[in-house]
Amino acid sequence: MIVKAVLFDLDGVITDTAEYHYIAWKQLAEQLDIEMDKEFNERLKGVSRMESLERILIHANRQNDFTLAEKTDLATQKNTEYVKLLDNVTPADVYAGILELLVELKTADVRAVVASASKNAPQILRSLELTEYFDYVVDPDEVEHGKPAPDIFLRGAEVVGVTPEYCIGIEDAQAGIEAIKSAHMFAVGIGQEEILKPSGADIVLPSTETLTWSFLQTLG
Ligand code: B16
Ligand code: MG
Repeated sequence: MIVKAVLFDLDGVITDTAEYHYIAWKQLAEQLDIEMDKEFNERLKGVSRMESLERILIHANRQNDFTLAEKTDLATQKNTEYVKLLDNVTPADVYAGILELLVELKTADVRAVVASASKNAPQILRSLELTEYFDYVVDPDEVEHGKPAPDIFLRGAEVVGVTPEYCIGIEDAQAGIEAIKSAHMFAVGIGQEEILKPSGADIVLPSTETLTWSFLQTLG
């Protein structure tokens, strides 16, 4: 296929901040007397902050115990803790192959976009020293519906002026793969084939190591 733009998810594709999300949510859950383990944390990947909180409360059957204002406070509390943990992020945390791919995309004049559910994406990119490689970072507040809706990917493509048929989306979460396919883009999954193929991934790679520009051009 002719590739004119590559849209990257952040957590799980560019770096791994899932552990920090887990620590911050677990701390909040403990305060609320809710048990949360790593297996459950998998269900929060790629899901927005408020939706993550909702899932945690439903998991403990506590969804009706809090007002919207209280839930907003809880989510803010989690985020304050998470942002503190982000101080640990350095350029050494960029996944293998990603920096090289971004350099290649720039040379080839291909647009690079971040389509992440995280409102902290700009700060994480700064800590990773990757900001300059991206033409646009979609703010999840810019779009009406989160993943699995296609909105965030469509918005990213629109801003850089590329139609979906020339776009590749890269994701590690099921909701993200569904979003890319609903946006009618080529979906590259990073992770396990049995998890991402059923969501519609066109191809699944075990890691980002083999994501080169020449490889992306062979897709489609
Ligand atoms: P924030 P992604 C997602 O990032 C995370 O996977 C998910 O666990 C998190 O809840 C979400 O961002 C929102 O993050 O609280 O920082 O706005 O995978 O879409 O890059
Ligand atoms: Mg992700």
